[in-house]
Amino acid sequence: MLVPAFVLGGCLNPRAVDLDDKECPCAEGWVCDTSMNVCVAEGPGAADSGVGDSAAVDTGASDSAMGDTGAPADSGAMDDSGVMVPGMVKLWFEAEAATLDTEMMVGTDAMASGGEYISAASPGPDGTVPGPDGKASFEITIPFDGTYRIWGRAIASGESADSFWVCVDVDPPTAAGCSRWNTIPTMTEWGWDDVHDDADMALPPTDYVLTAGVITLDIYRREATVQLDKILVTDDLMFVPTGTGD
Ligand SMILES: [Ca+2]
Ligand SMILES: [Ca+2]
Repeated sequence: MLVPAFVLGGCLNPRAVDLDDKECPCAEGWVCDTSMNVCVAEGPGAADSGVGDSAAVDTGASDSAMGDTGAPADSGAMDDSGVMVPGMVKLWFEAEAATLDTEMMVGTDAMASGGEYISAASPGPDGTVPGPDGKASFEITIPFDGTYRIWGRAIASGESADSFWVCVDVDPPTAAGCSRWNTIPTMTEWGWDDVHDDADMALPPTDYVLTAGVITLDIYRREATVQLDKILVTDDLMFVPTGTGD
């Protein structure tokens, strides 16, 4: 699925401590209700139950949802009360944060997430088999057993420059064990495409049935010059990333 790139607004503003109903004076972000001499959250919608609202919950989610690449994990694995929930996991990785071999290079683009992307200058040695080089490798901690999909933010400039191999826990890589992610929609701007196997766009995206724990996601060059900016691994099968993701 091709998703036009646009920039999402919004930001997170976690509160380290819930000061609701605490005695005045109040910290920044809370106002004193002088009738009760207690602090209330400032602004509409700022106050909630406080359950799971502390920044400490974010820390826990990040620990279990962050790959060894050090790429930032999103809070999307949590519901609004800060509880980790299967079906809402969204793990984002900058492609350039992967472990890259010498055939996979980092390029710069102001429109890319983080200002960088990866690409191979030349195609893989055999279009029918992934590897052995031109690899970007991620170690990713999967928080829950489930069915996951992988999305990539890419620019594919033509039908001879629109594919990678995507391998999850397949070493050495094989054509049968990996998805030949071909016919990434041709575009001149960054856009998201879900990883599928081979050129038929009517085929459904690849479902990765994963168990909780560390997986290895290897992306190998296939055709040259196609650019990969960012990766999303999610068990939210209805989710469609937009913009630069999260
Ligand atoms: Ca192609
Ligand atoms: Ca990037």
